[in-house]
Amino acid sequence: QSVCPTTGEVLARVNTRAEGDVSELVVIDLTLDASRLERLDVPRGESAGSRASPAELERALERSREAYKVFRNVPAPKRGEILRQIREALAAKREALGALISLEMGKIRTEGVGEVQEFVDIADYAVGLSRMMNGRVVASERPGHSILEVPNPLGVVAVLSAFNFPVAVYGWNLALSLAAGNATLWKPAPSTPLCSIAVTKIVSGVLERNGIPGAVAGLVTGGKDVGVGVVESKLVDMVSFTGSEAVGRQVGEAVQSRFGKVLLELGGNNAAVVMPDADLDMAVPSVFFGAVGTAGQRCTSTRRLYLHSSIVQAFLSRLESLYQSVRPGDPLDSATLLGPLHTRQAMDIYHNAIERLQKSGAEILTGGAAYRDLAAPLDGGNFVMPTIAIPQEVDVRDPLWSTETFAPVLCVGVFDELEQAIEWNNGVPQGLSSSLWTRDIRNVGKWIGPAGSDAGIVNVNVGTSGAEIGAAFGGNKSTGWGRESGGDAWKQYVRWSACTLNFSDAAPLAQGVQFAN
Ligand code: UN1
Repeated sequence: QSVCPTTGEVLARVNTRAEGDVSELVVIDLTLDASRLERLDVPRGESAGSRASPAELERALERSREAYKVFRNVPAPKRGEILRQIREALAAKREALGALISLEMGKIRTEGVGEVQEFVDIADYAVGLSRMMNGRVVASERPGHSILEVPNPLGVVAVLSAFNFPVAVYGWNLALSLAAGNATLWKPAPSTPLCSIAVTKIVSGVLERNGIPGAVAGLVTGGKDVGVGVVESKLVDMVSFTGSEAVGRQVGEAVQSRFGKVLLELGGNNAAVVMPDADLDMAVPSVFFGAVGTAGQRCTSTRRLYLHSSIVQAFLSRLESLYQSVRPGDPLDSATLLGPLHTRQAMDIYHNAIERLQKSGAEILTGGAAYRDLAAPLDGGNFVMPTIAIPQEVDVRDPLWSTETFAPVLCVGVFDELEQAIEWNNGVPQGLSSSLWTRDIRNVGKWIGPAGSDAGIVNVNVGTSGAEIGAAFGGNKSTGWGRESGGDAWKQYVRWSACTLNFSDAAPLAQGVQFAN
């Protein structure tokens, strides 16, 4: 079911808050009856947000497979044209869908709308890509021979997405996967069914208008059992999973044990490093956004802040006043910067982290508790104070530093040499995003070079979160090594065929091997 993180009310049963277009979108989706869903080719349970039964899941998987067999024969530029229409259909609903994300996930409206924009951007990218997914012609050592490397459609790609980006991360996968000629089956987070139904409805409308089976972009909602069913199914060629390291490990092992392909986008424990020459007018607000934006619930959120000893006081006093200016509010209200955490469980994670910090003797500079006595209807929401903590020492093997807390808790450490900060940056299991603040080109060289940050995202004078779609997105080490979105990420969504063609009248063996008397 879908619970509003801002008020605690159940959205899937009653929705008394949403207005205008949002309400229309929600109500339309909530009243979808079985026959309409049948037409949309969206297999699912009895009501919005209910889980798929094993039989429904099996049917959905079979339909995805059948849809793939149709779609793989559609020429790539034609698939691009369908993506262009999906892009247009999404853009037409940008505000409404953005508000729905805000309502159901809890992120502020501008970030909800930004998520739809991210989907639009990757769809644009994939339209171009559909004419550029080129293979290669490789020189053969044999006369009259030629070697082609051909990217063919892969099959069925299952997308298991997380609650924190209930739309954009699916968008990255859908766009590349459709351009590549695959069918996708989406298993969204159990707590954001409305977002996934709304998106699937928009996409399926386009598919229907183009005579393409809806199961090219199928949807199954549900919890762990549905996820396990998808992950273990031999009908799924690749599983693209976004979520925690613990679950990602299970997904990775399950998919590998049946020799499927897996793309993991797991935890981040991202550091910002601030040098003495940094421009604090830029660095302070950027760290503030990185740590407090989305209430600390991005995998790219800034969780560790390493400050050069010479700027600690100046930096922290400015950062602290930004933290103290923040007020919790309705994420749909455009003045709000801080929305709720997505679930009650997330509040427990926050409280546990604070308790651990306090026990270890860390100084809590600001925050450290849930908001109490908020006026109705926010009193039912999951609002916590963004927190800055200064642990007694930096020991990156200590869970204080080495675990990802999916909440707005920022730990601060002080260094004297950049090399020390890089060691701390790299010393944790995760390797998603990192950010250096400096105006000295020599620091930049160290940071982005072989002895620099070992994360997948290595920024300079740009915060850890808020990546554009153009570069490949993903992380190293326990973040899982997967790459999504731009760059060469599309190459994971195809099966590569190495084709040696013989145009000659002889059949010589490679390496000069003779096999005849
Ligand atoms: C995520 O948190 O899972 O770079 C994705 C960013 C966004 C995507 C985050 N473009 O912060």
